Amino acid sequence: MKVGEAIAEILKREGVDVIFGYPVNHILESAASAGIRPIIVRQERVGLHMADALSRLTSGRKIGVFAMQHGPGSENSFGGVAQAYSESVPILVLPMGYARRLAHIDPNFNSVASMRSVTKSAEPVVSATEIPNIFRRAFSRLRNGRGGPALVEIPIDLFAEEMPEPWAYEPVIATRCGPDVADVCKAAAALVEAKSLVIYAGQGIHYARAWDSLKKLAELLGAPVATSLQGKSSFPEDHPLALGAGGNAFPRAVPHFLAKADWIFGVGCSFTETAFGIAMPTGKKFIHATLDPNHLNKDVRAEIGLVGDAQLTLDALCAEVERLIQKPRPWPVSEEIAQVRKAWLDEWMPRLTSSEIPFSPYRVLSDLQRTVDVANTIITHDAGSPRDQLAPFWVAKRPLTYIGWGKTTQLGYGLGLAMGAKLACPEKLCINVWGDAAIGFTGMDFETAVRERIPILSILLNNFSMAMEIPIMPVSTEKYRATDISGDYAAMARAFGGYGERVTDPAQIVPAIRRGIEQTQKGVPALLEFITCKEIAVSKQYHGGH
Ligand SMILES: Cc1ncc(C[n+]2csc(CCOP(=O)(O)OP(=O)(O)O)c2C)c(N)n1
Ligand SMILES: [Mg+2]
Repeated sequence: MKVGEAIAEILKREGVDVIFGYPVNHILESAASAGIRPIIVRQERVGLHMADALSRLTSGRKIGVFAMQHGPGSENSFGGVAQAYSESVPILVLPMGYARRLAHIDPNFNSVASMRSVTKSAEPVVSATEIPNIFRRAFSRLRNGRGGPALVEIPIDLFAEEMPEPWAYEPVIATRCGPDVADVCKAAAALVEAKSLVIYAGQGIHYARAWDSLKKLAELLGAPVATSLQGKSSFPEDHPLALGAGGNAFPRAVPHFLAKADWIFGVGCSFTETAFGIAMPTGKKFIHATLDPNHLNKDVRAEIGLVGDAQLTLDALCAEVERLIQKPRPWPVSEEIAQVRKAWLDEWMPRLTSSEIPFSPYRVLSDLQRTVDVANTIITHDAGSPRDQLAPFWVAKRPLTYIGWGKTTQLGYGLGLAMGAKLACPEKLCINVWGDAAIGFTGMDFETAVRERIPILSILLNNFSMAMEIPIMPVSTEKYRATDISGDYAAMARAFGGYGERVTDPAQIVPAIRRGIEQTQKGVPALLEFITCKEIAVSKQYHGGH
């Protein structure tokens, strides 16, 4: 058995049935021979994004794998690996490497050395005998602890070698750790005694599949729940205790309740300070439950730390809180949540229902939300204004129906996420919402969706501009039109063999969405291009609170 065949066999034993990639990487051919479907993209970044979504939507139970060429393929992959790293997504990255005798000679790109800063682990294969050990380490890192890419670089000359017999590989274990019981008791007492508690849930809830336990704790305490952008959909946003998700833009209830909180209980979150997450107010007391002890006291100071899996943590807390309060508390706060929400939505209603031409993007996205079956839809935004226009207003009802991101925010990430989501959940409607800047980065991979029969719905908000840059680049815009961009993207979608429609009439917004959905049901990816105004208003002003 050749080395490539042994690696494909290891992948199969770990449950891998699809491999994203771009040639040349000999793993792709070995994988295909072993019955693992290779999906070839048009640029490496998008394959990484698809692998990323596969891992996210299975809570890491299935691991997304991406394989690329040494040199250019690996160089071009850097962005996708870095994006997964910033979002803590477990993916297996398999660059081919230069032959061992050249791997460390300038100017050859050495993936292990160059990607160490954006991976959880990065290891070269130096001899065939070590392959089972190396993959055991990589998969253990992927299946345990906080996620992130694990990289194994396989030198091209190694593929010519036979795997030394006998060799063995058993799939790795996945285990969990839980918090110190003394800290659970302290935390439960603080939760019960808090006058104005806010629970802030991150994506650790998704990976631990701790959705029911989160809901149980919130309902026991009658406490409002906000999420991070990554944690969006970890708590049903149509629940009377839901505040919504905090990104760069957010529903007003999020800062309103954070501002008046005495205790904030973060669970499955890192509290990372980022322009695309809500800033935590100062002067609050924090309980921080996280899988990664390195996150404790990173950006906020914790009074109480709970290190461990979110499900184990929440279950321990629920038991202790139940013991302390004996029966669930009422939810008087739900009335205030509803009031703040209504006042906020009333203010946005003119935009959400606008019939102006070109369209308000808010109107398009509001019509989208009332047309699709939200509970059976998986949606993601893209970098730029579309994220801020979608995330605050989209009411995610079921776990893992919104792919939130934004620790780093590379334009063009959303397309591959929607495609990976469709592969993971073929029965769901999978949507990416992007602007004309984002499509400029990864639009070519709409062809991959057509060719590989991945029928996503792509909602493009085309305002022929990088609108959000206009206030930042007024001189370049006026003197040189530097923020203008252009394209007929519906035509592009049709040219690739997909369904493409440009929409300019408000009366056609909903019918066009229905036509797009119909196409996806027939197996055809659809791109709906809505011509929008250069909207830059964002739901981030803070009016409420104390
Ligand atoms: C790879 C990358 N480069 C640059 C940026 C910075 N950036 C964020 S949004 C944006 C322009 C957004 O334009 P568009 O998506 O068309 O939205 P609009 O503001 O026009 O609605 C830029 C340049 C980025 N996020 N990613
Ligand atoms: Mg634009």
